[in-house]
Amino acid sequence: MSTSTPADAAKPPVKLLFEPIRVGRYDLPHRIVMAPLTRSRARQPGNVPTALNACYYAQRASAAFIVSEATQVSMQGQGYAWTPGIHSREQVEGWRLVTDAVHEEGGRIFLQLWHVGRISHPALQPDCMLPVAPSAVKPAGEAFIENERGEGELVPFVTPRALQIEEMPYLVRQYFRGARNAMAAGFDGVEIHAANGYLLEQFICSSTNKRTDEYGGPVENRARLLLEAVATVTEVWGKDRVGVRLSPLSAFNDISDDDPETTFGTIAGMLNDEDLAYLHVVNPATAALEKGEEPDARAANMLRLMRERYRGRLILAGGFDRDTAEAWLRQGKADLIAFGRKFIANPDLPERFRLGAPLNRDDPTTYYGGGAKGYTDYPTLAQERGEQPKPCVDDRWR
Ligand code: 8OZ
Repeated sequence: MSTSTPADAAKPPVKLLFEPIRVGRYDLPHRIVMAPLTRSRARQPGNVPTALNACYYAQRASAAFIVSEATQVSMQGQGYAWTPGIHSREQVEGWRLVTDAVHEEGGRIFLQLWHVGRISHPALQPDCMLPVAPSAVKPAGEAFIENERGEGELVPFVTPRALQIEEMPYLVRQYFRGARNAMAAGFDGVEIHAANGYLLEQFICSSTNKRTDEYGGPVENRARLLLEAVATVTEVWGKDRVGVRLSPLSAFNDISDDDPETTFGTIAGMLNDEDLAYLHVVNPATAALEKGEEPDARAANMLRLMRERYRGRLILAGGFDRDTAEAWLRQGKADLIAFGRKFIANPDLPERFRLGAPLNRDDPTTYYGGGAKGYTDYPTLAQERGEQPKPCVDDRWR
């Protein structure tokens, strides 16, 4: 097989991206992680993963490891039409197709455990109930639901119901059940989604947490649910197969914190003491990187703070290309880099990076919902050279 392409001349080889690294209990061959990506293609009814989903993930098995799309731990935890769950027997069986397919290709996959809190709508909730949240604070914006004609539709968010303190142990139980189901489904580990304005971040941030009990007020209280989730999930998985995702300074899903340096600095330190497999941070300088600019002072400071307070494996995600990823690893800003949209369009992304080969461009109109188009039909380099793709919906994966 040829290992040189015309692009080699233009692009210097990258080195650090391809340095092996140990993360928790796994020895990984390189540092290119597939980021969690909502694709909204679970089978209905029941939000069940399918053979098509298995094919999509298996195509991307050359990632150092894959973090699955965000996956609701309960019916209450769902916030978008057609996202998969990990709370029913059928879903566990569906995910088993995915993990078997990834393992058959030599890959590793963690499940991302998700509860959306207020980023939902009665149309997505069991018995048309209100979504739950730390406090009854309505998010600005719209929820993505399925309408009566079976199509996706945006509808305004509602004011959520504030959780009663008596309910908190049962919320933790949802994470426990999700973690146990993920193990039954054959995953290699789990990531707790505490980012992007969903339930755990709603507890963490001051704009969404107005509580006066032991889950509100000082950061130690606002981080309580996250730490309880970590405790229950590590009971199932041990510490060395569990990661956490945070998104300091992100306003996604209408969230903010009065003092993010104290809040996220403290939480990074608390997670450091948990001795987990990794911390996964959504890059606060994503927009700057995408524009080819340097991070602003606040983002740069937050990145420094995360690195300083969290001494274990740090993954950064957002806005990277091959060369900025290599540069940030060289500067010691992270240990691994996660890629999202580039992995959507390039199932063989690590190989393309290794060769300095051109990348396919992703098509945003096929991100959410639909079938194989824009999902399992992006070509590998081998296919571009004329090789036949592997049959995608294989009988073994049905
Ligand atoms: C985009 C669309 C729907 C969900 C996240 C799970 O932001 C998501 C998500 C992203 O973490």
